Amino acid sequence: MNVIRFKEINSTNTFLKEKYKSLENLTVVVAEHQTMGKGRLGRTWIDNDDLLFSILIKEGIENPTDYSLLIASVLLDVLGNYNPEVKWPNDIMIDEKKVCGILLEAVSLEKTECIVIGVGINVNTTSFPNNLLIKATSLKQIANQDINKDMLLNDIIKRFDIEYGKYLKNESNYLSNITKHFFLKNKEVTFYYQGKKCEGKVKGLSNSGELIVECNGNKIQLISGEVTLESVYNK
Ligand code: BT5
Repeated sequence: MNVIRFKEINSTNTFLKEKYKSLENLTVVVAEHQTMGKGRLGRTWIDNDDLLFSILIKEGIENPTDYSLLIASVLLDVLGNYNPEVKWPNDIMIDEKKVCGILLEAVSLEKTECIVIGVGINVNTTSFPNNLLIKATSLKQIANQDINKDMLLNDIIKRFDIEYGKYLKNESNYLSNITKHFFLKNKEVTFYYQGKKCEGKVKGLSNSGELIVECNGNKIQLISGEVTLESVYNK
């Protein structure tokens, strides 16, 4: 996979969305710092001494939302020693705190032109702003030692390359991998669905990666792009 490196950039996702036409499938952009790091829904991604990268996908883009789960499965494998869990659809948690966020974006004209998978992993950061103190952690905070970011990126993109190849052939087992490390399983959640606030208990993942939630005795399946989780708690 071709890797483009920046010391500083506005956002690795934005770069790929602007330049995708001239870049090949599976181009990776990595930056040491982002001046406008993005989360979902206009939110901000804060970085310090972290791994920030995006992967361009131009082939196999019929089901864009698959990619947030495919990359999450790759991250589960690569970060396996830290006991990570996936908080569907786009966070990786360790010890109940967010260590990584995934931002999936698509460029669509008449049809989908490309998908950009953005990943921010808190690697060597040891202090977070007050609003993140209780909800964020870093690999260094868990391991008590500095982590080599280049080696980590290498491991992730090698693994992604393999899993992407399997995904294109319908041979990837990313959903069962996520099911085994599923942060939301049996948790009570409140969420917005079709403009309404709802509550329910998470039962698991469907065969196509939708979240199965039991609400008032009925099981409903939630598609990641159509639902916002508001709160998650154990009961
Ligand atoms: C995400 O959004 O978690 C997706 C983050 C994706 C960041 C990568 S970095 C490379 C690529 N280029 C970009 O511009 N973005 C991608 P969301 O689920 O909306 O979560 C955002 C929320 O997480 C914020 O509102 C904060 O509450 C929290 N947050 C911000 N920075 C954080 C951090 N470093 N660690 C943990 N939580 C953070």
